[in-house]
Amino acid sequence: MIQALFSPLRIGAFELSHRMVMAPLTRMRASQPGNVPHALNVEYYRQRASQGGLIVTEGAQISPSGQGMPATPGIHSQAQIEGWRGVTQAVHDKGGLIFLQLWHVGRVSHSSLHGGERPVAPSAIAAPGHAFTATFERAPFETPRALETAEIASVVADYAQAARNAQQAGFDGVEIHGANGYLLEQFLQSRSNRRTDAYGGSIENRSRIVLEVAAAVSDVFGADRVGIRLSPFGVANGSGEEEPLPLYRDLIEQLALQNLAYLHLVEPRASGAGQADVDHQNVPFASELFRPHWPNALIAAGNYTPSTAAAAIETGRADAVAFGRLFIANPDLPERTRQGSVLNPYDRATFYGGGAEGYIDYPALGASAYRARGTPARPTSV
Ligand code: 8OZ
Repeated sequence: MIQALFSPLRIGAFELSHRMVMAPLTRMRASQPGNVPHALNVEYYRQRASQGGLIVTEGAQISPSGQGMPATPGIHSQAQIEGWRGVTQAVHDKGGLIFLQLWHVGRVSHSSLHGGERPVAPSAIAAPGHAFTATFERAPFETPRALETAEIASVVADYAQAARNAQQAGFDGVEIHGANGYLLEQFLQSRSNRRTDAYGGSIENRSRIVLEVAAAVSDVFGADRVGIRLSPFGVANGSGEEEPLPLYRDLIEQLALQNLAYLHLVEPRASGAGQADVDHQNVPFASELFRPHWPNALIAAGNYTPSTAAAAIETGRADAVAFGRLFIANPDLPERTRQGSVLNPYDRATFYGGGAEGYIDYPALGASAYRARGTPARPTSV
């Protein structure tokens, strides 16, 4: 029953009034120069805030070298902190909660974003596929520079500083982006990590940086205000661990010892993250496989509809479900769902980059004339 989405839920330090979380969504619309959140972004998040509802922001690079795409917002400069303050204020004014997603892309980047310097990664292995250049063009991924052992501590320190900045900007907490082929997942997975120091080789070593980041960020915010997103079965950006179960079981158990507020799992059914409307059937639910290893709140994400989400919550597989595409197209997604109203279709063409179109012009219920955009890729009714 859809009502399962509307029962309260404790997540770490917070009590949510419903379980429809807004997923982290890269939209590439920060103001330039400086990748600063601005009025357009404030309006976007304001529209999607709801009383007692949780928003996880788009990934925000923790440092200049953490950036992988043009116009993604950062959380490392004073101007960015000020910009985000407008966002958190708007969400809090509507009674909502908002966590900032802390992001370092590692090798999923391009030298044009780094003054000609190569992106950094655990090992000098290029990701397959194409990067977004600083000018929104596509270019093959370059071979990254492997981080020196001594540099890893400064990357962890950048996460801690980004968490302090997020606190200053008024965020309720932070989510560590450990999914979808970015830096932390590059360390976790043996395809992208060939290191021979304490950060490569065994599962324990490959997990080390993730556990260090979780501890450092928890020192800033308190573990009850920190979540982490993982995609054990993902194939985005050249990821894909041959045997994900031992790695992720162990990692999740270690993270549980740190008592983080929540674990956010991307389901394998949506493993192409952002690239297409992939929908792999006949694969296990990540949430089902890892639930026994995680005592705190579990958020599942990936191709859920309100009714499949409600079913996941009813069976106990997940405590909450994050929605991406549906939240892009439906600023008032929880209220629409509660009322059983039809959902707006989303327009993939305006997901990344651009301005107000496809960003703040999707109508809320009761809004007047709406020019239907795009074609729904799948049924969008509740
Ligand atoms: C799609 C396009 C750009 C970025 C992720 C941050 O996969 C992303 C992303 C997705 O986590």
